[in-house]
Amino acid sequence: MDANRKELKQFIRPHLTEERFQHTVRVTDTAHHLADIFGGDAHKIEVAGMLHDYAKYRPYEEMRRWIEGSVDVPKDLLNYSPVLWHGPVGVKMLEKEWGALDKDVQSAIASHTTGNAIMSIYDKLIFLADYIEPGRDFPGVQEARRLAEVDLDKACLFALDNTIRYLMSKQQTVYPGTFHAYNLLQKKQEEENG
Ligand code: DGI
Ligand code: FE
Ligand code: FE
Repeated sequence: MDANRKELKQFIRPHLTEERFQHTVRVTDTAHHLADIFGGDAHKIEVAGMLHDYAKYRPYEEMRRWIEGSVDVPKDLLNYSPVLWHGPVGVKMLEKEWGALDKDVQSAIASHTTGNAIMSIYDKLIFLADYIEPGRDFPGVQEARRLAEVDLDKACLFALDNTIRYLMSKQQTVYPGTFHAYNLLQKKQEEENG
């Protein structure tokens, strides 16, 4: 795993700012910490964490072309903020520029900004690690970090709820995938609470 991190660092470095590079390392370390509590294959987490923001700084026009030209990227992304594009588009770019990636890794990268209607353990770990990594500072992050130590689903639900509220308070659109993820985990809580 360590040898791999060096390789992954060398690969992503030219594509990211120093700040984003450091964020990426913190996300990966945070995801490993969460996996120590909740489970998950360390190598998949390493690759997904280190590559999750790979496409963050690509020109939006280039991202748009990837969305238009890839059958397996949801076209409805084009109707929402371009800040949501770097996950799904990153998967396509990585396929070409890095090589074949594990399906769990692809899914975790693709859904790290919004979540999705299914949310595998890897989707949850990367989504939550991105939200709570130690460099983040926003209202609610401390509560998200507290929940992350005890209940992965509750912590993800809290993050989704907080993000939706934040976007609405700014009168911004909310991507349907974000609501799908929220509904999935909210329903699970309702079932657990009887
Ligand atoms: O790439 P990062 O900065 O590490 O983090 P990220 O990929 O989670 O992107 C965060 C941004 O995405 C933040 O500005 C909130 C925004 N965001 C998350 N979900 C949605 C959203 N923006 C819109 N418009 N709709 C969403 O559903
Ligand atoms: Fe991101
Ligand atoms: Fe990130």
